[in-house]
Amino acid sequence: MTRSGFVALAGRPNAGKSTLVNRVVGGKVAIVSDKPQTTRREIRGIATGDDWQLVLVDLPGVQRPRDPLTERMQRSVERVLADSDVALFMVNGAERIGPGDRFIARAVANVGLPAVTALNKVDALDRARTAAALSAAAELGVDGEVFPISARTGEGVPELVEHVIGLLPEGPFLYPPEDSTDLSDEVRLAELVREQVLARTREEVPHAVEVEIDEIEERPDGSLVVRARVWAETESQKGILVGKGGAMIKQIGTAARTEMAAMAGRPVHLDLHVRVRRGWRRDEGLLDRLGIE
Ligand SMILES: Nc1nc2c(ncn2[C@@H]2O[C@H](COP(=O)(O)OP(=O)(O)OP(=O)(O)O)[C@@H](O)[C@H]2O)c(=O)[nH]1
Ligand SMILES: [Mg+2]
Repeated sequence: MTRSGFVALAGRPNAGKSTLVNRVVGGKVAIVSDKPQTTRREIRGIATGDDWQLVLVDLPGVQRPRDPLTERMQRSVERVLADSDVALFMVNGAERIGPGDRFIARAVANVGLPAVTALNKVDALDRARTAAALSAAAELGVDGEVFPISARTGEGVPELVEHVIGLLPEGPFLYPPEDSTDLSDEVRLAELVREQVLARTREEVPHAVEVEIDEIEERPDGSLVVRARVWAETESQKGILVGKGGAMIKQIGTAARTEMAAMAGRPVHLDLHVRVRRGWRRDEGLLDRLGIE
């Protein structure tokens, strides 16, 4: 008899949800950054054992919606929670518990699924702070146990995974055991570019950028040519992304290409173009095309 199911990961922006997905899956399926609201689409990370399969649904950190982009992000959190088997609520141990945590905790408690709380980033806390954060997390009204973990170092993660497997319903595997994600190659490659943009920009720029893959071409020598567009909302953002004499976009491209080659297991040529599209965050057609539902 096998166990399998969907585990929805809910928590404030920056809690470390995507880092945990990558850790459990054992590869990079979701990009990570120190900027809030890095994850824009629901991403499924799949981990399979002898007799279990966990499908972790990495969700955008919920925040008050401001525009059609963030409205879609918020709606997807509610939809995914309703369709999951287990709710994994993540709290950022390195920050004070705030209204955002209480808001998400209520949403998790309201769906009535088997639940578990992960108190993340304990590598950054001493014992006393870990103990205090654990009891604060336990008071948020989410049923089930609280696990102290570090998604970054892996501490506490095996115990958490073991416990979550026990909460899964019995049933057949939902994906081939060798799969690690359901994302298309286009989206994964585009996200690798966006990750490098997030790592190098500040203030409004990280939120104003989206990446779209135009073409993936295989050369006779087996290498890949990837052509991508980097969307910005204004000319000044475009200027920042291009940089002096093209220095910034070159850096972004070099770093993203290295990640892409590691993912594809072959050499990649990356061709990046920065374009301005005013108000793309409100452009429902573009959001559809980018797969942000
Ligand atoms: N010290 C420490 N930092 C962590 C840990 N897990 C994640 N981080 C860092 O926290 C930041 C946010 O991590 P993400 O995984 O992108 O967070 P997220 O919850 O997916 O964020 P959103 O997608 O914005 O909702 C990154 O800088 C991570 O490197 C951890 O266990 N310890
Ligand atoms: Mg994320």
